[in-house]
Amino acid sequence: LTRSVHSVAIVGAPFSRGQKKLGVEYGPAAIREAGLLKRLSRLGCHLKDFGDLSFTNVPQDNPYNNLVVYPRSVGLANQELAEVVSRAVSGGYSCVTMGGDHSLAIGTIIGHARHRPDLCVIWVDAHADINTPLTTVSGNIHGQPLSFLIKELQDKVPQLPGFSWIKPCLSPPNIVYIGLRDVEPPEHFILKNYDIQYFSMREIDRLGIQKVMEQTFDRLIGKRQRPIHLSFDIDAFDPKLAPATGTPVVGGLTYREGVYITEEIHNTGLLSALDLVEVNPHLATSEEEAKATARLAVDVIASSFGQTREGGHIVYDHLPTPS
Ligand code: EXY
Ligand code: MN
Ligand code: MN
Ligand code: MN
Repeated sequence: LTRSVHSVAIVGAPFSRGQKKLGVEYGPAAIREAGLLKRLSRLGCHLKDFGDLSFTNVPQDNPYNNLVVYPRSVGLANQELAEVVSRAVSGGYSCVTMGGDHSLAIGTIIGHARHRPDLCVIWVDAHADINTPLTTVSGNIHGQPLSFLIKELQDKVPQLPGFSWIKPCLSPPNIVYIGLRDVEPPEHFILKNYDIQYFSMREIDRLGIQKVMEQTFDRLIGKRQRPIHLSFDIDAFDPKLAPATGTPVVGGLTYREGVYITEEIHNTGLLSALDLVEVNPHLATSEEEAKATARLAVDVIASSFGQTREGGHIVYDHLPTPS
């Protein structure tokens, strides 16, 4: 009955320059409106709300190589975000960052790693987000964040303007992907060549989500306990469940698979930071679609901090007695 109380920092990162579609900067507001703070308080979490950050505007941000868009904006926003996340984590909080597009994981992971250099990453996504600035076709940095973070890859990654502050802090054995189903050839080459573990939707079909989670933890925390950074892209879910997102791909996670992932992560007791990204309310075709996607984001976060489908957490611990 006595389970530990979580101290949770909430950071809104209304950032959209890792891609070209408008609207993902309204993700944090939509997730707040869907009742995130109330849900976490009801679970017994102690909350510290850092509000929604406002990032420094960078004018004259020309593409790198005539292709990679907004490099200085992405670089500077992530530098600012890393500062906030590292402050939250040093203060003893588990840090929840609401996006915003997935390029913000550069800042959250570097900020987290400043205080917890031994962290590992669980990346839940339809996409691998590991193009380099030299392999990207779209030019969008939200398809590249992991390439800047992996030490072993740096001889293949040019330095973008605005990125000189970045220190890669991850190695392949400390990363596991779940949910992949749209991986470009250069990305597949990187996953294979650098021995990065992934459970694509095919592996989930083959093994079931329970074995996938077992093997994820065997790989990441089997030998020693370490803090978990969960980077959760809402497009990992099937577009029927999460339609309000910029790059939907058919054949995604069911609600039950998604929640099982976060329940199991909560049960490790090791969750130290969580990104919930790519909720774009403006891409919904109805108000209800936008709301459903934001509600799903709240469910992911709440189940990461102890909401269970069987009911209990810490709040109810005795029955009323007849007088
Ligand atoms: N692989 C594609 C690209 O590099 O542009 C698509 C990336 C989508 C990224 C989304 C957020 O996860
Ligand atoms: Mn992503
Ligand atoms: Mn994605
Ligand atoms: Mn708990």
